[in-house]
Amino acid sequence: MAKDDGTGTLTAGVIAALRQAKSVFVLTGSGVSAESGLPTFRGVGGLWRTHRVEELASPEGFARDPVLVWTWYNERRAAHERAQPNAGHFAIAQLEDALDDFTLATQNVDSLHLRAGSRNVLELHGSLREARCTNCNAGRPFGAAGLPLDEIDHACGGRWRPDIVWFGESLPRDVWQKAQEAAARADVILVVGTSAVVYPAAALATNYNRSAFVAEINPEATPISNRVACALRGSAAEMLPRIVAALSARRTAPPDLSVGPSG
Ligand code: BJW
Repeated sequence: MAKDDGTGTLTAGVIAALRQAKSVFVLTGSGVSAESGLPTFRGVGGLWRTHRVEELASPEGFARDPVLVWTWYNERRAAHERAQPNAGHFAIAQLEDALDDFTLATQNVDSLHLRAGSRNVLELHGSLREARCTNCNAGRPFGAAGLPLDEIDHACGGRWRPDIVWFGESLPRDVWQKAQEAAARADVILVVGTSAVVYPAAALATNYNRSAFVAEINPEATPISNRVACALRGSAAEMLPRIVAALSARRTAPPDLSVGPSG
């Protein structure tokens, strides 16, 4: 693995690989939304530094205190609404527009990829747009204000919970299946803004495809950094637009009509 500050030959390597690629798979984590003002989970200022995971993001914590859990998720939903997609989200959407076979798998529940225009999005850990009943599995969308705290109980005897994946819970089966297939057939895999410590999502980066060109975009090293073809050390909103601009500059360049030496 080699490292790059984003200005050197490795960025060119990613661009070259993308130019050749017939199928591209992108895996994102909370770092891609950092420049939209949303906190990551494990970094400085991250959600898990100030909140107890087991109280807020576990089925047990929810069973113990659903009002506390919903209060936290309603605050986060409101923050998602205030946030705007950043240049990294938009660059990923542009990349999709330029390719026939493109899949984005995100661990994020903030909907910013969809708001940036990404279409083929697999939300591995669910989304904060919908609630699901713990008993009958019914679904119920909720808006910017979140779920009203006096409506947590469902008529069937269950409770509305956020439709997201907590620790120890399985990922949505169809979403996970599609993500594995897309990772397996990709020529290029971009891993953006994730610490790559949460499984099974992290496995998509390196475990389902041994021949893809895998590039990581992250200001920090992660446990997969030594297993990727190149690790671009920079932020998503900085690096991704640069890569996409280089790709589209080549595509839209006028044809070279100059006459060669032999006429
Ligand atoms: C930037 C940046 C910028 C900053 N630009 N980058 C195999 C081995 C070991 C453990 C397990 C295993 N398989 C399963 C497990 C257990 C567990 C797990 O992985 N534990 C590990 C932590 C040890 N996994 C599960 O429980 C999963 N379920 C499962 O496996 O089901 C099957 C099963 C069932 C029963 C028994 C056993 C198995 C479910 C995982 C669900 C994760 N849920 C959360 C919360 C979601 C709800 C919510 O949002 O509240 O998902 S946890 C949290 O972590 C959230 C995230 O999606 C996820 C990943 O975090 P992410 O996005 O990577 O964030 P950070 O903060 O970690 O990293 C941010 C990165 O961005 C950093 O690297 C920065 O440097 C970078 N960055 N600024 C680019 N500007």
